[in-house]
Amino acid sequence: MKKNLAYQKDFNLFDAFRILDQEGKGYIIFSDLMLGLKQLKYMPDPIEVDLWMKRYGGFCSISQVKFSQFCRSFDPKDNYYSTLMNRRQSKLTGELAVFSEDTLKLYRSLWRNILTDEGISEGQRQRFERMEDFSVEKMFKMLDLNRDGCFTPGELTQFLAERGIQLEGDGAQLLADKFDGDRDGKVNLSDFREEVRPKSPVR
Ligand SMILES: [Ca+2]
Ligand SMILES: [Ca+2]
Repeated sequence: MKKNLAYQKDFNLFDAFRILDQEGKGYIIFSDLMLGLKQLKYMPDPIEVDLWMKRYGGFCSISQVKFSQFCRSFDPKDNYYSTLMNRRQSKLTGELAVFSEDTLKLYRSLWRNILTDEGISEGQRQRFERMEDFSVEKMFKMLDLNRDGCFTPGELTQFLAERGIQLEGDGAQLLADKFDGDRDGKVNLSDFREEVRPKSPVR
């Protein structure tokens, strides 16, 4: 999905952000995103929007998401595509018309995917929270197969494979990236704890 969008000749992250940041502040707040997505003809679940803000705004300062933080959510991991996407000329008008109908459709779908994923992750966190015998430390120890204090996509793959779950393509890498909150390439216990902790009130 991210790659499809990167292939759209008129797509670039500057304009994609500017559509949401109508005032050109350089960051977006919750209401900017709600309104921007509404303009894109997508009515998001406010809880999912809030989760996204928390993830990309940093779990400590939840009020705003800067352009660079927004890019982290949208940049395909693959360097070739991200260069492709960033190099293009941007118009920075904030109007939807900077993109073609097809591009807008893909942009809207990508937002839907991203926000739905946030909702699914939170559902899983809340399930863990409700499990009486769940322990973050114990779970982490199970994932850190070689006991070096962090787990890698390889360890994640092996852990899941032993339980009959096969991840396709770069699934293990994407999953590990999600846990790696401080983006140092390793998932340690504090990254893991932060990702597993519920981010909205437990339902
Ligand atoms: Ca390890
Ligand atoms: Ca880390």
